[in-house]
Amino acid sequence: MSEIVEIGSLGEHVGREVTVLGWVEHTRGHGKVAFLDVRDGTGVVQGVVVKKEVPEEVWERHAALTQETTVQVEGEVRAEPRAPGGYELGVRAIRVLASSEEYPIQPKEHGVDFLLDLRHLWLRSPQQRAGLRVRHEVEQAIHDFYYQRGFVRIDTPILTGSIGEHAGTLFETDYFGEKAYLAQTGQLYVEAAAAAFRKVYCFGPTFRAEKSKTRRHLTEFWMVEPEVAFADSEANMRLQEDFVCYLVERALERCGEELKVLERDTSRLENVRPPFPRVSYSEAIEILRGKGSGIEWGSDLGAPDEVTLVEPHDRPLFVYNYPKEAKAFYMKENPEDPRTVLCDDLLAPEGYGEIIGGSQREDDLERLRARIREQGLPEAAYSWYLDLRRYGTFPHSGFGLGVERTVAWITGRNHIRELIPFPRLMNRLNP
Ligand code: NSS
Repeated sequence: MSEIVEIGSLGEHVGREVTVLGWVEHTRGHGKVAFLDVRDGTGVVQGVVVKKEVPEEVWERHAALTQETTVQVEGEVRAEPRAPGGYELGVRAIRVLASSEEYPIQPKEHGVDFLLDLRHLWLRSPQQRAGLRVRHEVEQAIHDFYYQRGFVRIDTPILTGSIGEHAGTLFETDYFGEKAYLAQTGQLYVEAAAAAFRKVYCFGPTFRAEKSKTRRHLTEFWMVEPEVAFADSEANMRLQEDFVCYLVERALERCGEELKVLERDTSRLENVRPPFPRVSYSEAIEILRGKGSGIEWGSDLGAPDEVTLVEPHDRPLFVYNYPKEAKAFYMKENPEDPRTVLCDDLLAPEGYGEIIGGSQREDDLERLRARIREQGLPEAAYSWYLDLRRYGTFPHSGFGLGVERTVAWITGRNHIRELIPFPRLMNRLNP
């Protein structure tokens, strides 16, 4: 048998006999020549079988191949600019390693529920592979961005006794007779770590029992949360801007093929450069009312409001300094308008909505304690968090960027459930 090589590296083997291992995506043939597309995860190659050049049994074996059969294919690598990937294989031998009968996903349109039930197989489809590769690149870019800037990665607990965001959306579990929650955020813990390392971030899964079936909500999603000591809300927004530009740039630079498969209009992403436009919450309310909305000052912005606000812009938009009541307990009161807090949401263009929520943190012990009480949170569980304000309190800010929402925007996909390998939704725990 000739050398086993990955399809992604066929370019290094032109003119030589090689063996590839993979799955049959598709076969076709006419009389004298037949084709098979083989996928091995590093690429797809077209095998060409010429009837009069191969033994009869190879020809017959090809004719019997079904979608997703595992095969070993031997042949000569040829440069073929018209073939996907740029190379083809002049097939000499085919060996069936494992059969695949009546593969349920056909190259036609299927309903999304059907596909989600078969998520373990749907992952193999070209658009799903492309989307998840972009996710992979974005995740790597996240780590590179913070590593290059000297941030220390802090892994925060998933089982926790403190409510991070909203009491209403907790997954609760029994922890040896005590109540534990699945983390909604790692924020409270990176705040502690910021006093140890100054610039830190966490990256991991977070959980919210949100009873919403929108295209932007998962019950388990991944979030990156940087936290910086001695940074105010302004510095926080500048970091977000640089960060988001870096992620988009990396995807454009390294995922051209994938974005093409997804038919993404990349010219929309090329505009994503600093500075991003900024409007205060109060200005946003004026804008919305000016466009006929009945929204009152004090209520949170809904998804349609976000779309209206970002519509005139070709890049993400910051909305900053929301009313206290609309936001979480830990946000710092705005000294210039105590009805509001020093925070921001970053809204992606093209209707993708909020991808980041961030804020300067309340660093005053008494004010923070009052906020915890006002929101009816169990004060005892926050005693350690209040310690951060007792022992050398410091101004600090941070934010959380949702990985799936960001990747949905970058790839131009409609629903964020396609951008996580195994989505958890209100009505979906399997596969
Ligand atoms: O609730 S956030 O707005 N903010 C936090 O969790 C802070 N603790 C972050 C911080 O300051 N360290 O969520 C942040 C982002 C939000 O903008 C979305 O992009 C994403 O997390 N997010 C979600 N993605 C998918 N599904 C759901 N349910 C979801 N909720 C938030």
